[in-house]
Amino acid sequence: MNVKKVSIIGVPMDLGQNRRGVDMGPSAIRYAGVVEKLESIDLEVEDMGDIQIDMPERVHSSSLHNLRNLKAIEQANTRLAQLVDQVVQEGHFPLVLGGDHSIAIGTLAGVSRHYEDLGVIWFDAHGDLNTADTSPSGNIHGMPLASSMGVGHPALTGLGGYGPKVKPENLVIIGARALDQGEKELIRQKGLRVYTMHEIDRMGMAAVMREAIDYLKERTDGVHLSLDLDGVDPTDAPGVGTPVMGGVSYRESHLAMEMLAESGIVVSAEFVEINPILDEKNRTAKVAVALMGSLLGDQLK
Ligand code: NNH
Ligand code: MN
Ligand code: MN
Ligand code: MN
Repeated sequence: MNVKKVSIIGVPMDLGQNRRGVDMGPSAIRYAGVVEKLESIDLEVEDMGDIQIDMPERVHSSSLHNLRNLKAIEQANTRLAQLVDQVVQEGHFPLVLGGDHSIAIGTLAGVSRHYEDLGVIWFDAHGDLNTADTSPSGNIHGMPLASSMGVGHPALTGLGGYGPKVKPENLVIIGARALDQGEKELIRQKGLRVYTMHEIDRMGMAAVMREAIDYLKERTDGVHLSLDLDGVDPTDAPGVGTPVMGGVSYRESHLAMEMLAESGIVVSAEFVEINPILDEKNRTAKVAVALMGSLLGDQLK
């Protein structure tokens, strides 16, 4: 990997879901030593601090039915997109710390304008492929991948003034095990490449990653990693709002990051959904920091 300088951006966002506390994710990740970790592998690191997040909306406008906190999420993501855009422009590697997964809409809006054919690896127990019509919760953190593909409310699909940010065929989902009915239909309709836990069990993580990397290397000019910590098994990453049993093990998740580091295809990353209130002694943030290290070349040094 040819990363010159890593720019860390914290996004203390909890408006995309119901459980407060995920807004403390960036602090927990800093407390777990992200800067020290990356410096220990000879990377230059700049911590840009946190972006501002507005207050939750108390009253819902009926036109925004099933899109909780849409306006505030749109505003935060617009700020995030501008900052990420600037970081990529400078030739730095953006490392975005969540916050709930709705922030991927902003990260991708900032990154994707710099690439003709951006690839995305969506590491998650969930698909995040809902829209207001299919969402069982109205939580926007269940919608960022659909939005980035151009499916959903225009405030989200058109964020940053353009869209879609990623073509369905440039997308790989890894670790899925809790897909809603509408998400399954969208996967079928768009022919999305999904490695559920079933495929990971059958093929092994090494073969899954080899296939995913070969596939993306051929057709994209850069890959964004969007890593939801609930993709990792809850025994290793308990501090998340929506844990799902039967996930990716600690070592499998590291192997995935190490293979990505070797491949050199990753140009930006975000680590999301850590909720320190639900965590055990900041374990999940520590796992996240270890994964960031592996992604950025810990094993290659
Ligand atoms: N699919 C559910 C929803 O849309 C849950 C999403 N929760 C997540 N996604 N943590 O990663 O509400
Ligand atoms: Mn600079
Ligand atoms: Mn997610
Ligand atoms: Mn998830």
